[in-house]
Amino acid sequence: MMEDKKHQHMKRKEETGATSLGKQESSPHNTHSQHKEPMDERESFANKNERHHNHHSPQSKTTVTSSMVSPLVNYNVNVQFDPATPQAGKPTRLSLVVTEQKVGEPIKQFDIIHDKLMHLIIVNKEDLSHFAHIHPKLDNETGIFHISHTFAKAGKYKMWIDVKPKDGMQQILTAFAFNVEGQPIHSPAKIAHEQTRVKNVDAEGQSYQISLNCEPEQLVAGRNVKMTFEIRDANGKPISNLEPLMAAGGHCVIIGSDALEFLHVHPAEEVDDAASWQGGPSVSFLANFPKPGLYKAWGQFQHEGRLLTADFTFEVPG
Ligand SMILES: [Cu+2]
Repeated sequence: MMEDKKHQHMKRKEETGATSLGKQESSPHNTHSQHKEPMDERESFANKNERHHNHHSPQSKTTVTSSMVSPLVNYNVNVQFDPATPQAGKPTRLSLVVTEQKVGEPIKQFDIIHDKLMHLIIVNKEDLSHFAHIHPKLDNETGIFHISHTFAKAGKYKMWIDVKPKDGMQQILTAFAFNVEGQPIHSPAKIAHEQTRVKNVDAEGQSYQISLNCEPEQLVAGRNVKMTFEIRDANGKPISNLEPLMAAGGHCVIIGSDALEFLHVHPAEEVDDAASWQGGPSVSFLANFPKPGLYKAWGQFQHEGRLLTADFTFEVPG
């Protein structure tokens, strides 16, 4: 179930309402494959266009459908928000259904990807200020994934869904854009390259210092970059008893400043035995930036049960 854990996953996602992506089962070890679909700014948009009410639901909910077409199988991912437009500061219930083709029955069985049946990454699209990496729970009876999430501020958001139907030929990665209304309204900051490569991170009352070093130091688009996070305590003492996170030594998501490029990378180092594994202070990832530009990376690690998340914004020069 952890066969993928040491592999790098680089997924490039299309944001059209009808697109795809895919890591094909036929080459699961082709860890550096990248999907070069044409870029398209259209998106599945939850509370603007593409509105489509589910007959079985009250009017207060919105259903948005993303149809993904691949050479192998067509899947459809359907996201429903309750309330229909998420309100800042209040929990929004998300229900997600994966079907085959547009009108299929919900798929109820999924393969585990990195210890979870579904991964959901949510960011504030305007400046990538809000980041959430959450794991909706599958209701085995209905095939519906559920999770509640609270958006602190109103603004434009985007979510990526990562899931793999059992016996399916591909892993699905799809994205939805949606709005959060209410107060306060987020005033987006300008996304800018950060000089600092060390961040203070607070996790449940504990402070950590997390640094990021890249090799080569001069980032180049289209070439593998080794990104090494180093985790220290508040006094600068290296931490060498990290716990596995999602069956890996850590987790890293990288998103382009335009919220189009999405790279989900996993550490090169293998977690052989989750029960005894201890990692740190360094955890390395291999990334390959598809094009020059500004990117934000979130490294996530686990220490003594606490989830540490450190983010860095940097430019990949043209
Ligand atoms: Cu996840």
